[in-house]
Amino acid sequence: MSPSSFLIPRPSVRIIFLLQNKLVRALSIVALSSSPALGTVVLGQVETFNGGTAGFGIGGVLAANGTMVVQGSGGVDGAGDGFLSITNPNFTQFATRIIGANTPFTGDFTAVGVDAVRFSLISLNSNNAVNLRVGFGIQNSNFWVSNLSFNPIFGGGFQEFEVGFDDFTEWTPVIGGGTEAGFQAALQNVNVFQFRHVDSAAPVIRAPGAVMGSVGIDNIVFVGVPEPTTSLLVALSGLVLLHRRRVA
Ligand SMILES: [Ca+2]
Repeated sequence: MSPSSFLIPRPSVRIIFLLQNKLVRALSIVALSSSPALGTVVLGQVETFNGGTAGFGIGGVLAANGTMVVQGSGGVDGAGDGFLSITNPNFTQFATRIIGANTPFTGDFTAVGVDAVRFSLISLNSNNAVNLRVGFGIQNSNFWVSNLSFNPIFGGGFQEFEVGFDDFTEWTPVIGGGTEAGFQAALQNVNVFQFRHVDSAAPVIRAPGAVMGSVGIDNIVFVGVPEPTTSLLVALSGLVLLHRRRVA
């Protein structure tokens, strides 16, 4: 592998960034590729919950009242495939946190090229459906919650959902100032990643009301922007070659 190709590990991903007028962000990927990331988020690495509970923790209220357990079977791939179950037997807050610099869900999302997070949810209790949102950011100082919410239908098995990080207006700041610059800073310094419940018909707030229910989570994966089509690759190959020469 030549030095120049090492500096540009994923040219197809970088092309999409350029197409979206995110030149600064694309260049920052190149600049950071030779230094360690803040955390260990890995693009495309699927959390299957077949390897224990490393990195997971639960919010204080749930810790006192609910349970979060890695089940050994019944995940997306069926018998023998694990998943994470979260259960609130009483009306309390509902959130699972993933905190720390060495978890697979934290770190510098921008440097890694994270564009979205994909996950599968299952409703485990017909009487108490739980509607979830995703939260991420810097603990207690710069935290964002998705405007999108995800409500797995009971009896429908695992259902796959996805939320993107490319448009800050689709996220609500519940801790911190809430500017676009703040959103970008949060993406670059994620030390909390969270699934949290939603108040019905309520705005996105820091501490939604109590809820009762049980859900399963499986196959959490952070993904980059979609691969470009072949025609786009051909059309833009000259641009990549030009940039390679400049780097070299
Ligand atoms: Ca699984």
